[in-house]
Amino acid sequence: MTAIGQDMRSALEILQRENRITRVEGSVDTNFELAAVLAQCPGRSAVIFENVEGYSVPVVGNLVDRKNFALSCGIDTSLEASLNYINKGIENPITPLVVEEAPCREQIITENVDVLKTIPCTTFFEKEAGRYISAGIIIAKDPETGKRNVSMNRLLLLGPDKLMIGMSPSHHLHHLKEKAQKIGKALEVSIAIGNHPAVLVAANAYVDLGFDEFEIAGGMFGEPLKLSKGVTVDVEAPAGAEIVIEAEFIPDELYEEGLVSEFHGMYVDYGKSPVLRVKGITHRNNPYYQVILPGRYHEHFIIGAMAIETTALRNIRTAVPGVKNAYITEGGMGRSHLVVSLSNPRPGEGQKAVFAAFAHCNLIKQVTVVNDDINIDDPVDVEWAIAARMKADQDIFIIPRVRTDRAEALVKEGTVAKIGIIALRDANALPKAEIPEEVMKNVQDQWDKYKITRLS
Ligand SMILES: Cc1cc2nc3c(=O)[nH]c(=O)nc-3n(C[C@H](O)[C@H](O)[C@H](O)COP(=O)(O)O)c2cc1C
Ligand SMILES: [Mn+2]
Repeated sequence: MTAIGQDMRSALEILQRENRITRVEGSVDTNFELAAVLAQCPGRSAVIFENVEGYSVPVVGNLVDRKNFALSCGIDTSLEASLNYINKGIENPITPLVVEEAPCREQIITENVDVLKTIPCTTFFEKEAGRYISAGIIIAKDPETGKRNVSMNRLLLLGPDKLMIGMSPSHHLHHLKEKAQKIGKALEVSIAIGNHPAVLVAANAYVDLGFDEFEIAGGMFGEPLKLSKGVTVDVEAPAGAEIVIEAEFIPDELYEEGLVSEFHGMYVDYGKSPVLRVKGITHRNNPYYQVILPGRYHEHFIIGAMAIETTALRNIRTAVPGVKNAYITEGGMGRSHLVVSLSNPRPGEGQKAVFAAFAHCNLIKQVTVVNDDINIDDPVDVEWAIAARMKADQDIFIIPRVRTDRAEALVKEGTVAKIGIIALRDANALPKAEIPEEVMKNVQDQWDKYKITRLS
């Protein structure tokens, strides 16, 4: 593995070398236009907007897709490599290191704070309430134990120093906020924008309350994540973050958000959400601002998907030791549909894998189980397994009224029907027709010999 950095700039340097950056030199404004360009940029390269009207701050979009993640983490681009890498972070967490020298503190603003003056907050979807910050990670500390928590939450700009924060009642940040309120404290947060892809995925890991997600990022990097102390709050942020907003919850203040997009690509109305008062902003010299296109766009899907499939795989493994890989599909909104492969499954293990996945994560509502000869990140291969091996009268089961996430598109009283699809080869399956394996391999090994020039 090659040495990699911990910040977004080092990821961008690698992506630049690998020709995975699209540059937008023409001017764009923050009022839907930037979002519309980002949505229509072809391919999955990261995009840098160099000329954002009214700002000298360049904006980075589409930082994370699966290939960009692998390249910026110095791992190969297979599904297995990313599962192993993220799993290593969870299995071997490393305590972060607070350092004095922090690029994120090169500029410090604590007087006359005005978020929009420093940060080109953008509007995304037509019926949403206003400008959102969509790529911030929220760092908070348990007011009793001091244990850190990291998550991603969208922030709606309400005023020069006021932000509404969207947070599910089932997430840890909500618990910490409630805990603080009960003991009469206002929970402080640091909001770090412009982070390394590994840090973004770690922030989305489904782990227990009290498990500091920064330790997972350290575990992935194989070295402690460097943090910098807060200036106006007692909460650290990644030392290499581009921009850090420091804030605290305003007790009892709630804001009626109206319609907001979810990962399923539709609007939802979550009602009232908490409000933060901004106390300070710090940033690097010449900072980049990062945007994640929310709703039904691939970066929003993939950051969550990579985190959820890794922890789902861990959970399934406790029930079915022969599980090989797990993959959350994009067609399944990066949250809802999981494909799992099993090595030498015994009768009924497919069903157990499905139950374990549902038990692990409320968001998962369809699990397809295949053999380990299937590339589960290839939708055509998975559909082939369904066509070739799933007996519709025996291999589909539906579990009605299972507890689900508030973000589920079909949610009704907190529940939804879930489906398991077992597409496993049985003893009577026809043999697979294959070109002799050793010939396939020999050909691969001597590819140049064939002087193949037109591959299209
Ligand atoms: C781009 C992106 C935006 C997200 N926005 C929100 C949000 O606004 N509210 C929310 O509750 N979860 C949001 N999430 C999901 C949470 O960050 C995620 O579930 C996280 O693991 C919760 O962590 P916690 O339980 O430690 O608080 C978002 C995820 C991504 C990838
Ligand atoms: Mn957490």
